[in-house]
Amino acid sequence: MNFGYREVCLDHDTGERHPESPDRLRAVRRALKECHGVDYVDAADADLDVVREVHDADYVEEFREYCEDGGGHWDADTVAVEATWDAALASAGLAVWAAESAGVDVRARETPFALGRPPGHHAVGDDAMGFCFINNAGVAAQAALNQGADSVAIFDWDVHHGNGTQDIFYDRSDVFYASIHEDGLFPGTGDIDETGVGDGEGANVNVVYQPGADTADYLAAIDEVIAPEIADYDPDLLLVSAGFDAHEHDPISRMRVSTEGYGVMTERMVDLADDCDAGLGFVLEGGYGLDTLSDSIKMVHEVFDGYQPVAPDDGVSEDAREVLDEVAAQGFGSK
Ligand code: OKP
Ligand code: ZN
Repeated sequence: MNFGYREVCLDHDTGERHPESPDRLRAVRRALKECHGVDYVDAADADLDVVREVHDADYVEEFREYCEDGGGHWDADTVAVEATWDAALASAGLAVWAAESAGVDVRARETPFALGRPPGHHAVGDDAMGFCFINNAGVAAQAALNQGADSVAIFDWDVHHGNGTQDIFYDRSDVFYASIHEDGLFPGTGDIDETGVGDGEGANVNVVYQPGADTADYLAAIDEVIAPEIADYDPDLLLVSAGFDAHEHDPISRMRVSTEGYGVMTERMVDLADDCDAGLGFVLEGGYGLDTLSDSIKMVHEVFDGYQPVAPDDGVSEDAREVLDEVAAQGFGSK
């Protein structure tokens, strides 16, 4: 794959014992050294005009000044230093690069993966939260629309609900948002009945699973609901808000997706983008075990290098089946 990466993203210093640390990117880069076919690509900062299309101008200015004044604890777990502004614009710029370089040959070795931090999916229009300041995938989707895409789908497989991305596009029909997340975790949004409003009605899908959901459950959500809905929506671009904190050994979730599972989910995304003739790009969100994060990203990469991951042969759990029935009751799913 082509990995978008910028050193300045390491300068966003969250302090001792913060799970969202620069070591995450260091660990990923160290692991990718062992792989064949890894290329690193630089990218420009996100254009502030585009950032202001998804965030309020007042919030953007407040965040800029907050960093200029040295930063601090924006909230209990969202920390900024002076360099966070530069890192956040770089991180959003990497996501824009991923959107722009997502070619229609979705199986290509050049498929883009934006390795930025801070992450973005919790950042709402007028606030930072959950380690996120600028909604990277949101800015990337907006940039793609500005450059002529008719519509963009964002599938968020991070274990947390991307409340920010949902919020930004909730009343819009040009961006489809789908998420699988763990019930009971931060930020507590993402109920199944949150399906969009106005023009955005039907363009927002939440699959909220109980702790313990595994690869088979994730694949069932993709195969029964998310892939058919996105195929029906037929976007020009598919962005994956790719967090790896649903991994079975991630320290902050109780989900049980395996490393191999991320490979199978990646294949599903390739097939889906192919069906839609859409570009495909990945944007990093969370993932807090340094080994599980690096192994999982390596797995995503290897799928584009020809590796064929093996799907589990167990079926969907009873808990997950109930959830998928509830999602279907909202009118979503294989038609
Ligand atoms: C960011 B991403 C409550 C704990 C809050 C915030 C988690 C943010 C996750 N005190 N933790 O989605 O991986
Ligand atoms: Zn997360």
